[in-house]
Amino acid sequence: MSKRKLNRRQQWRVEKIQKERASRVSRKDNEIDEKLSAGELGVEQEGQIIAHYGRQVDVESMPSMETESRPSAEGEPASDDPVNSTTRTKGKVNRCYMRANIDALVTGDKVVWRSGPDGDGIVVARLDRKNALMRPDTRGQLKPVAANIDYIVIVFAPEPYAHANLIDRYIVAAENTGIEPVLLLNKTDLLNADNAPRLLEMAERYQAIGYKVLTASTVDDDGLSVLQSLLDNRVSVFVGQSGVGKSSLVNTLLPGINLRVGELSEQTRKGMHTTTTAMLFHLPNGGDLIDSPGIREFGLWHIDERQVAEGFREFDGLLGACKFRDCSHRQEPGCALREGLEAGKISPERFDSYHRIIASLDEF
Ligand SMILES: Nc1nc2c(ncn2[C@@H]2O[C@H](COP(=O)(O)OP(=O)(O)OP(=O)(O)O)[C@@H](O)[C@H]2O)c(=O)[nH]1
Ligand SMILES: [Mg+2]
Ligand SMILES: [Zn+2]
Repeated sequence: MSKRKLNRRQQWRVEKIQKERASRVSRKDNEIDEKLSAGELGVEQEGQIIAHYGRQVDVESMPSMETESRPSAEGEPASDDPVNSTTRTKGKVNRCYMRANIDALVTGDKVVWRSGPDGDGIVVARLDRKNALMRPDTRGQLKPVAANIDYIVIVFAPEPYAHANLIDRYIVAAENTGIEPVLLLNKTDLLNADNAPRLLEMAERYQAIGYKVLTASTVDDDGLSVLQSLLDNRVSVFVGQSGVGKSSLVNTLLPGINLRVGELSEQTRKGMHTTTTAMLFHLPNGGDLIDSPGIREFGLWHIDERQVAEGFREFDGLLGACKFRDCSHRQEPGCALREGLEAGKISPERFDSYHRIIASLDEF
């Protein structure tokens, strides 16, 4: 939690906002209860969260349970609103409320829900998750990014500038949830004599420690068929900095989907945070693809030093082998990790990245 102290006025405002929020939530729950007792809701059925908007979620019914389907959305304007991009869904989609007592739901979650009379409905319960990628929000509260995932595809590109430390943070989070990270160097059409040496070296570094590294370009079609076959029949989530081309990849891989794509800022060459919510799409050959909002930084305050170290797979077999049990892997004699570094088993970049993450753990 934040160490920052609020002054009395700020404290008062925070409490006021929280009270207002609580009363809105209970009003909504009352409405839901009224609908329930008036018998306006359909029977309980299973569904999947395919998008999330504040206190509402889009729930897709399991295809076998619904005969009614939406009309084709061909020719409709580009939009992030799933109502306008229905080609991605198999079942019917209802914009549902969640009861306040349900844990945070996230795209990819399987739920039990009841449909309402106006294309709405309520989520009654969340079914067990296989896994979830978690990340603290700006206030340090742990929030799921997506659930029930096979691959976390970490996208990076020649621009915006690729930060290896951010990639390592995603890898640590993925390793700690048991989800396989895959690296994807996108926008290969922008590789040139200036940026290629650094980026290809990065790619090789991850390959050398056993990660899958793919390349892609939506401009000149590089690598798309290899990417497609990786994604087939799996549930994957695209993550990474804003502007690396996650939504552009979804648009290219899934004809008929027309997600909003945003130019990089002219001045900073950074992404403009175009995508604001994680959305799930079905792949034509089976499997799902989740597009997620780009991020600036990835806090790892929710995990401890040991878990960070375990998130660096090249440290395997060396952890616990240091002379001192509480070795900080800095200057101590007999440090197995430093020996690994000197022997070339650990790259200096990854070792440095590890220390940067450890140093950041007590920033909150
Ligand atoms: N040259 C080149 N530009 C690309 C490629 N893919 C995407 N872009 C451009 O990169 C910019 C950002 O693309 P988006 O798809 O919006 O990126 P994003 O990762 O979804 O960004 P957020 O939603 O903000 O996280 C757009 O101007 C795209 O046209 C590519 O393969 N090559
Ligand atoms: Mg996007
Ligand atoms: Zn050590």
